[in-house]
Amino acid sequence: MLGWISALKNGLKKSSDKLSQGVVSIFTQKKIDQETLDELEELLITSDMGVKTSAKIIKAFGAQKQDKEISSEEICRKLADEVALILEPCQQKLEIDRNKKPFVIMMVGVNGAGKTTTIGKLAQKFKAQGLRVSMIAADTFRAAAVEQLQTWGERVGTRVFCGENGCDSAGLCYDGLTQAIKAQDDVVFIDTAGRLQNKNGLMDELKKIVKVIKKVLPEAPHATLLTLDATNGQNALAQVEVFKQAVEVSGLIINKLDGTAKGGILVAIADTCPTPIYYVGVGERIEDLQEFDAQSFAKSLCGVE
Ligand SMILES: Nc1nc2c(ncn2[C@@H]2O[C@H](COP(=O)(O)OP(=O)(O)OP(=O)(O)O)[C@@H](O)[C@H]2O)c(=O)[nH]1
Ligand SMILES: [Mg+2]
Repeated sequence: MLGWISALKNGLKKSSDKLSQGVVSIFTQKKIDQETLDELEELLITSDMGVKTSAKIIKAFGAQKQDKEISSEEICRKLADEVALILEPCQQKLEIDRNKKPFVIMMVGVNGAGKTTTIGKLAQKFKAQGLRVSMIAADTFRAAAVEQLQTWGERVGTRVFCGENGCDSAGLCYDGLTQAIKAQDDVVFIDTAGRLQNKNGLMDELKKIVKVIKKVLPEAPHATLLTLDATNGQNALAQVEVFKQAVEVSGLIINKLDGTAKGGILVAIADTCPTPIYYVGVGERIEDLQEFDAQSFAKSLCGVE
């Protein structure tokens, strides 16, 4: 099996065990009838696919109601097909436009969602493609946050622009971008501080950062990536909605899928709040940040080959 597929399968094991073992226990009669459909719907809801999306999937299943016996593996396969259909429109690539120099990527998300780690992982990938990469440590609240980004910078071999502890983050972005232009960087990552979506002051600060960035480069940020922690389950949906109101979210990165059985949240997001999903994080290693592939994800989530 290809390395990344097995990493994806391992990463989604908690979610797929919950789903496939649930299916085995529901389909003891091995028939799709109303009772089994109701139980399956409940399983999907508890797998964080959301009430509305689960109902939609069950409706598609119900249309195929039949009396002949069916294996639980076949049920999982059908489930994976339905899930893939919902996920497919969100499968999009994060393209770096080489004509935009530097291509500015702003990373946003709640505390601990994996912004800084993801910047490190992506920087490594882009460096390997021969791009000149730098980072701006715009999380000026915490000294540890700057150090964390610097550690990644050293590991990957990229310049990290940082200021005094507690300095104005928008002003820091202005200076950092000016320097990146001079240095002719291809890609600049802006690591913002984690903020809860219900803290209006912090959300306003994000808007201010964008406004100031535009003074240096009117088209920037060229990509705004919202990082989500899959263990947040349904709350991640609310985060997508609120961050979209504050900034122009271009796409999502959904991390920590390895630490939760709530992998179904991607299905809920794709169905109710369609947004490109660029990468999924299934562990802490660099190779655990994978480009999102709807088919492989759906199969891994439902535990089928
Ligand atoms: N298991 C696992 N851990 C992850 C993944 N992505 C990130 N992490 C871990 O999650 C923790 C938080 O990641 P950070 O990158 O510091 O998160 P952040 O969004 O920058 O956090 P703040 O700056 O505090 O807002 C770190 O210990 C990461 O190693 C993942 O896909 N799987
Ligand atoms: Mg951080």
